[in-house]
Amino acid sequence: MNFEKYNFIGFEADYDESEIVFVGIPYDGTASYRPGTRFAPLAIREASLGLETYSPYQDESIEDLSIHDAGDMILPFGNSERVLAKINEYASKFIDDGKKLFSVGGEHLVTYPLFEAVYKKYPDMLLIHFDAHTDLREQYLGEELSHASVIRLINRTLPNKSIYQFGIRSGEKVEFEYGKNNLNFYPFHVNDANKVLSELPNDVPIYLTVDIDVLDPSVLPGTGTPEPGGVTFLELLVAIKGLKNKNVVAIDLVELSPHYDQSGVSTITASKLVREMILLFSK
Ligand SMILES: [Mn+2]
Repeated sequence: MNFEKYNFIGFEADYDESEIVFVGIPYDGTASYRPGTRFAPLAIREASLGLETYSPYQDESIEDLSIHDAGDMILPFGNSERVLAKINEYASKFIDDGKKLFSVGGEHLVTYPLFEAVYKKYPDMLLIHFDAHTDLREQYLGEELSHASVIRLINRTLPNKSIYQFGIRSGEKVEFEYGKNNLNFYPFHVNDANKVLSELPNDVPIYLTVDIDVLDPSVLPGTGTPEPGGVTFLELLVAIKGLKNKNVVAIDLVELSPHYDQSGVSTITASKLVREMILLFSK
């Protein structure tokens, strides 16, 4: 007997034949306000069962791609450094096997070891970052390894001109100054993103990281640090479509915290974003 086993809808390829690997990273060990993002990958898979596999926005179906759902990473509790090392090890394996990688957090700190795995193979990469928060703290409560410092950590390796930030509307004054002075910094909205991204060269490897709290809390209340003044689903969709036909090699979606939205709409929104974002891998 062979009963139903729930992958994200349409992600049915075997590992060996797949071009794209989808993986959950259920880690929220440094969540500074409200934890719970560890429950996101499973919730997103469940909500995906109500989605169409066809995107009318892009006139493409995720079934036309070859996507393997690898399940959720098995991670130790408590020790951030060991967790990050483990995430890096798993991600490096996928990248070394020639896969494009779509990861679902978890909190934003998971992007750091994912970035390191991608950077090893693509040192000329760009990082495109959508978020309500700068994530540029040098440390948070004395801790360098924090979801509030992930972009600053990445910026130790990746040069200033290689990082783009969109939708930022919260952080310390020094973080905003740092962003303005050092990064390609587009705060408060995502209106410029489509144009800026579509003008990037077609061959340069791109890592897209989306903190789902870039969306307005009225659209997406289910997140650990909601920040009023955000963008709509459609605005975000138009923005990321600027990456269509670019050389996107890795994507992550982080910071969904399903239990803070009793309606379940936040998780459905995240699932729909997964569908639209993973289509950026199609050529
Ligand atoms: Mn954020």
